[in-house]
Amino acid sequence: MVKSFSDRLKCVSHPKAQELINIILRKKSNLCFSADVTESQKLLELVDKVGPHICLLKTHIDIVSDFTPDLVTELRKLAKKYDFLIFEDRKFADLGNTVQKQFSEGIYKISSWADFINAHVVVGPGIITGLKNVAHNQGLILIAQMSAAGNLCHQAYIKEALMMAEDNRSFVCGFICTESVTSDESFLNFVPGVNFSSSGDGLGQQFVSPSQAVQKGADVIIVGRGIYQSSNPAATAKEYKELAYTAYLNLLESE
Ligand code: 5BU
Repeated sequence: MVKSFSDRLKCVSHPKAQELINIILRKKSNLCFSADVTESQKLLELVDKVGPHICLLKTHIDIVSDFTPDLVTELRKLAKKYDFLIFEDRKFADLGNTVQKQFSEGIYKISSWADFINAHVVVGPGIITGLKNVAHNQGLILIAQMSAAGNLCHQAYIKEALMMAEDNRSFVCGFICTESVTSDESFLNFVPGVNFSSSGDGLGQQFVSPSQAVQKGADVIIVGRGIYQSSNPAATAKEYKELAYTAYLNLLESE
């Protein structure tokens, strides 16, 4: 049985996940915008347009060619102005000792500005402990499945990801997945590979529509090119937002 976001608030314990659900309810948006552009100015302009329609902004901060710390200061200002959180899609995948440096040091200092981060589970639970040691209230999203064709996230792998999440509930708040991977509603499902006008990109990405993603269990849909390659990103983001939220409301009604 699908629980409403309001009901989910009662079982979701991670403060960042609760904050995200409150934003989803306030803005009637479960849309995450993946702003995969490589210039700071372009990134800020896009986020300024799309901001009113999203609950979450996903960044790949290491693809920005002209990165300076001012960029994250400006992104945080936009997050406050438009009421969204920020998820740095760094996909940590190394030893605990290494990822804690990648998370808090280097030029990006991700732990000082991101609300959510994610990690591959191939390393085993040490990666979670390492990240947790240097976290500043971030929520960790574990990559249980990927949207790419031919990925190696088989059933046994997904099961291990679930167990690691269950063992680390104070830090892990959900999964990157392509469908619901658990009936435990205290975890949020973040689903990438969503696009209503394309089925793939010739490089492995496999797209589903916003309503398909929600029907398969997405709490939050992640959309990149569908929005930033459109001729009117604000209008297109609004469309994705409405399609995904309507699909969520329909799902509740059909219960
Ligand atoms: P797209 O332009 O909508 O394909 O962008 C999808 C984004 O989500 C992009 O930043 C990917 O790196 C990210 N992603 C994904 O597409 N599939 C996955 O399994 C994971 C991340 Br994990």
